[in-house]
Amino acid sequence: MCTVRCPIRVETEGNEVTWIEGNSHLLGGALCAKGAAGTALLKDEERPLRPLIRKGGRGAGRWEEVSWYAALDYVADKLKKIIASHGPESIMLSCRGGPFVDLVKAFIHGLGSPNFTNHDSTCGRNVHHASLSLYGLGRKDFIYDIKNCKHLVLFGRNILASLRIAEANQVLDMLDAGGKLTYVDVRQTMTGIKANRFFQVRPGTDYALALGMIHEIIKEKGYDREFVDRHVADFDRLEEFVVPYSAEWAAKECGLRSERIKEFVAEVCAARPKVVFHPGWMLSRYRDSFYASRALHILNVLMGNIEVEGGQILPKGPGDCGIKGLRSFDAQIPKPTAKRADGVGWKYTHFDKGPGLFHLFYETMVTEDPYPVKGLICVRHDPFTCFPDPAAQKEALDKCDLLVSVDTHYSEFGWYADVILPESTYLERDSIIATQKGVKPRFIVRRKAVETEHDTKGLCEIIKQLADRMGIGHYFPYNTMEELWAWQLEPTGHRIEDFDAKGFVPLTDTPIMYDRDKLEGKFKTPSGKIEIISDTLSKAGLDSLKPYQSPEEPPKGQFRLVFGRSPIHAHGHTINNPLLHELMPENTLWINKRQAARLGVEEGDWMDVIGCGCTGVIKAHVTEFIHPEVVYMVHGFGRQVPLQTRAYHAGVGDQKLMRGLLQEMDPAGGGLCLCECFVSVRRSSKNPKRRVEL
Ligand SMILES: Nc1nc2c(c(=O)[nH]1)N[C@H]1C(S)=C(S)[C@@H](COP(=O)(O)OP(=O)(O)OC[C@H]3O[C@@H](n4cnc5c(=O)[nH]c(N)nc54)[C@H](O)[C@@H]3O)O[C@H]1N2
Ligand SMILES: Nc1nc2c(c(=O)[nH]1)N[C@H]1C(S)=C(S)[C@@H](COP(=O)(O)OP(=O)(O)OC[C@H]3O[C@@H](n4cnc5c(=O)[nH]c(N)nc54)[C@H](O)[C@@H]3O)O[C@H]1N2
Ligand code: SF4
Ligand SMILES: [Mo]
Repeated sequence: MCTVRCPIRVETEGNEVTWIEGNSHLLGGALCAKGAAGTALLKDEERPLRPLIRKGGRGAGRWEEVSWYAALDYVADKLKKIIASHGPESIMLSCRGGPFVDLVKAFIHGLGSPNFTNHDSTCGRNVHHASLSLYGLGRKDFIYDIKNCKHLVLFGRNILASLRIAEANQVLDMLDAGGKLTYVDVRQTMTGIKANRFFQVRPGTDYALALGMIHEIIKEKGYDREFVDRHVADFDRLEEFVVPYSAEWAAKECGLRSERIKEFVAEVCAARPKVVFHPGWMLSRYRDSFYASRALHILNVLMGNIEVEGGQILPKGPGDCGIKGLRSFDAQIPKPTAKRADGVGWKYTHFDKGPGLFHLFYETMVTEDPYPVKGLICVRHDPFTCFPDPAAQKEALDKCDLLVSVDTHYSEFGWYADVILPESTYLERDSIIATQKGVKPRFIVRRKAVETEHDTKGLCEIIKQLADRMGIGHYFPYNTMEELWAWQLEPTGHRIEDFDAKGFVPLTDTPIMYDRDKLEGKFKTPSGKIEIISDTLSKAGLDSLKPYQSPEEPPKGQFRLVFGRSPIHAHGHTINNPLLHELMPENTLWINKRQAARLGVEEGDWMDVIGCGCTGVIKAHVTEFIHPEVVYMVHGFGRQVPLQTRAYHAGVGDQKLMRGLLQEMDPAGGGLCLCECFVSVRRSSKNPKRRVEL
């Protein structure tokens, strides 16, 4: 039910799903509320159940139900026209990512366009680029061995609410085994209440706290000297840089007590190397989050925690197990030669080309520089929920001749698109096989539990049929899923039947660890070392060690708007799920008790939130456990698709209040600064008059 894709086991009776649980071999049966609500997804008919072509104006909601032939012909015709006028590079495709993207990448590259992209400038890009700049390895090139660590440190990583089942269970196991948890946030959370230590910081000051910690660790000589001497380049530059950033300084900046920072530092230094500083999944999206994340990576380096139990471990793949990897669809396709439309790789040389940066395509749509972008296909991606300021996005998209949504639901973007190609849900479709790297790597696949009862299709079939129409069917040499799997598995020596026993194919029985004394060559930086000073950043005119700048205080009478997740929903796409809607029908606005009193607001009162001319009406949640400079809401609500009757206008969408933030990018990390948003709030006139008891 979300992009974590926890492995599941499904029971059926006839063509009905009767039970869903976590795969017992990997999760011991555990699932979250959303995972269990998969049964309601199947029954939910407020989804697109057959292909739709837009009839009225974009977003007007007038659709014609058509056959798959008609829908795919329509898309292929439009694509051909765009390619004939502007070249294949004027088509872009965005897909939410994850292990199963090989096929969609192959489709866009097969057309001859380099413009594959995804959501990540709102999620992990800062963390990823920070990691690359230090180690030459990306965000996904490390696994955190949380279960075995002695001290886990989380900055705004609300690990027990923003869930991945396996990871959350590891945290609980670690706590049971006596491990410690330190949590940093601007408000109290489900993770914070389980923590041994909670630092409530002033919003946007994580970088200051991390610098204070680095200063203190170096001053007290608490770091792993041997590891640093052997693997780190330019450590002296770091030593010099952190001199002004004492624990006392950091405490003042963050609103903490310096003794508590010092106690913390002594504890982690005693527990190293079994200490993990989670570099943030998305971290918080502030203007300096790239540098905050870099500082957290540096703290890991000081702990010397690489390739040790209870630390950060390099994931292993099929090669480490002595077998060949899966055959890839994308790898057989010649690399498109055109430069990327988002400028990544030529205008922005310090960013990883991989998926580039979606939001930069909007600028290109408007300027047509370096060339026009005229077609957008979104697979499992909803830009109007994902990116700020949907109104600004629509202006750019109106320059496009074709907008396609391949989705299981009506996304907000899909509702605005020209064509909706409804994908069968994960319970009704087969997926391609993927590799899951780790200490115990495996091949994974997802197989259908039931047949769809609607006119929807699995992605493999959609892509194949579109590819045939576009004359690139030869890149997809299959007609059935069995043929597809056999083609992928051919070099590996495995067969699809090998997945039957456990639902996956383990590539090793025992965990694989590299020899920690032979890490040379593992860091993919130019020097082969962990680089405090990155040449790539310097060449782009950016600092590697950036002097700290204090975040802006909210203008008088305003609050900084921050956001996060609830364990009950996944972004915007579960809000209309009948079961999950019942558990959490709307979001609320968290506001500090003193501020609420000042505004005459009590728990449950309606409030107006006003951001850049956009007003939302939302119920107040009044609490002491949030910093007075911020208000907070769960992301994903305030949906505007009328056919989703449960979710329609329930709660408020934070992204809609973020006017003007669509191009507000961290220049070093590429992440959008979603937390640099200020809103006004007031008691709403929607409130019934309060009765005064005499
Ligand atoms: N303001 C604000 N913006 C944010 C965030 C925030 O907290 N606040 N969070 C950010 C983060 S961390 C992320 S990762 C992004 C996520 O943004 P997206 O990547 O857009 O989000 P998702 O909700 O995961 O999925 C998008 C679409 O996938 C569809 N979908 C679900 N399952 C399937 C499937 O099996 N097949 C197909 N084809 N489609 C499917 C859903 O219906 C939904 O329309 O948003 C980011 N944007
Ligand atoms: N149930 C559920 N689980 C999910 C998802 C989901 O939609 N639902 N989405 C998945 C995805 S795509 C992602 S990226 C992850 C995200 O998982 P996390 O990285 O844990 O992110 P959020 O839940 O968005 O929580 C962000 C936290 O940052 C805090 N915060 C705001 N400002 C600051 C600050 O200045 N400093 C600090 N230290 N904290 C601050 C907020 O109060 C909030 O608690 O969750 C994943 N797991
Ligand atoms: S975190 Fe929950 S919803 Fe997401 S895949 Fe795992 S069980 Fe499913
Ligand atoms: Mo994310």
